[in-house]
Amino acid sequence: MGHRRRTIETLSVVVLLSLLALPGSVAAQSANRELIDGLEYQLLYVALPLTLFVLLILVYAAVKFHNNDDPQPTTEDPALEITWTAATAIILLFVGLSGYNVLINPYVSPSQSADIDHGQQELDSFADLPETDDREVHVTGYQWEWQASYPGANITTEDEIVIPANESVTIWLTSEDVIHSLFVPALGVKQDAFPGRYTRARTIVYEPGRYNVVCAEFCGAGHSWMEGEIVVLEPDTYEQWLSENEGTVTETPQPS
Ligand SMILES: [Cu+2]
Repeated sequence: MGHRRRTIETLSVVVLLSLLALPGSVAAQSANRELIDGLEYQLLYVALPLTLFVLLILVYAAVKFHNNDDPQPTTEDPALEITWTAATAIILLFVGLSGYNVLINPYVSPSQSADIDHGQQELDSFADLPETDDREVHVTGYQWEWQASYPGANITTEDEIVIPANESVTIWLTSEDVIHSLFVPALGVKQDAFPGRYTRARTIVYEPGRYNVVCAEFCGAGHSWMEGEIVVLEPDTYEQWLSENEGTVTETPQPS
């Protein structure tokens, strides 16, 4: 009896911990993050009941048959086998389609958007890049900083990338030396930056604020402190900042 009680207690703890891991109601900060979070929750809600179902069968079998002195070999059951094969196939198809659906989104994989054929461009400078309908920022990674410039405005910022909220933004990326990777965890943005190439990251950020940027590609001794921030401003504030700050700028305004 003690064993059975312990088993049930263990199971209850597992169930409780699973429930605690369920997402809270924190709104996503960007279009990318919304898609990625949505996918995770979608998969979680399918995986959780399945996990509980399997656990319950396991516990049931262990409790019910642990003292069976006369175990019988399993008999063939084609109907059951076809059922579990088909059920597994349907689940895998669901996982695959859900993931594909997020992957082909033009914010998650901007290289597949209609206006640009290839995400990686072999060009001489930012000026040769194809035009997009987005707000654009040009970002160059080098050992070990991020430098941003703003087309049409003679502004350069170091380790701060300033963009407007609630607008489609394209961040064009390149590198001056080795491969770096712009990673903004809170916004679900991550894109490699290659020397001699131009790659594109896209997002819409919903909330003005400061979001941490790190380099996600080991790039030498200073890699671990190759940090920066995406500064997201209200569109009006952004416009004002662009027009009032011709010339090289290192100070960026505080997001409201
Ligand atoms: Cu780096």
